[in-house]
Amino acid sequence: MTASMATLKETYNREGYLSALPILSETELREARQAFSELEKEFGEEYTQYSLHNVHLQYQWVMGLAKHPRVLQVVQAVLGDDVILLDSRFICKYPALKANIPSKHADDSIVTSEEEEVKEDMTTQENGLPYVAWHQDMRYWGIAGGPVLSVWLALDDSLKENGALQVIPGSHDSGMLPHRLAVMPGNMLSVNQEIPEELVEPEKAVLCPLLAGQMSVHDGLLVHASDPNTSQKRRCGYVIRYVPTCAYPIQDPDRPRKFHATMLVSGTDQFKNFSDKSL
Ligand SMILES: O=C(O)CCC(=O)C(=O)O
Repeated sequence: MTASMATLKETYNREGYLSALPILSETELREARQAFSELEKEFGEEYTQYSLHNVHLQYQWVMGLAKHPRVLQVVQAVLGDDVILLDSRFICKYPALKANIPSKHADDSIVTSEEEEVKEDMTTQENGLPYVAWHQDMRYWGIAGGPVLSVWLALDDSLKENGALQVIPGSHDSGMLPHRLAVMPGNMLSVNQEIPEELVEPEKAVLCPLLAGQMSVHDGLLVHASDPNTSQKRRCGYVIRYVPTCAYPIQDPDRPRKFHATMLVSGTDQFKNFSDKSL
């Protein structure tokens, strides 16, 4: 590991996150944005805001992002050489006035039942602008035996006004906090979870602004959230979750995840804990 990667790892272990890491070249960014706008044209914004789930299996350019050498360099520094891609999703917050544009759904064949539920939630919530409530990713992953690391790769500038990610530094050391159903309408999380207000220390929150082409990474136990997009600028990010190969899925009704889109993206897998795609 290079000295700079060792420093990143040290910071990540202490703070639970890293931010503003440059990843995509100008050309890579332009191509990714162009390809994403093709998906917007095809599926409509209501769909692309949250329902492009695990499309690394469908589109080579998305797979290219999930396996981007600069992304993997950081992931390997934190998780070690043997890494599985667990799941991926585009999370897009559109400008406030455009939040409820109907979608065309040109190809419903990739809509899973889980996605249908999300789509329904997103359209029936009293026009609450989409936001992400305070939560820890691990609460609903159903993973044990190793950490989950999330990458947030920006296709647009992600700033305060369009709802950039906020984190509570060091909160990954507090263990798993209780979650409940979110009180405010508009929570984009598919299971609508949130950590009760009194257990979050919002005065300690740090914004993670990103320029398009940069990424942040955070630990699965880090408390994080994001506000609505109140600007006229789209905020599109590609969120990718990775685990070390020693991690394994657990059966827990509170953590109803399925891992049908996993793949080894680095090193070797001596454990084969994710080989059964029906789990
Ligand atoms: O995109 C967002 O605003 C939230 C993303 C998030 O919660 C995550 O990456 O775990």
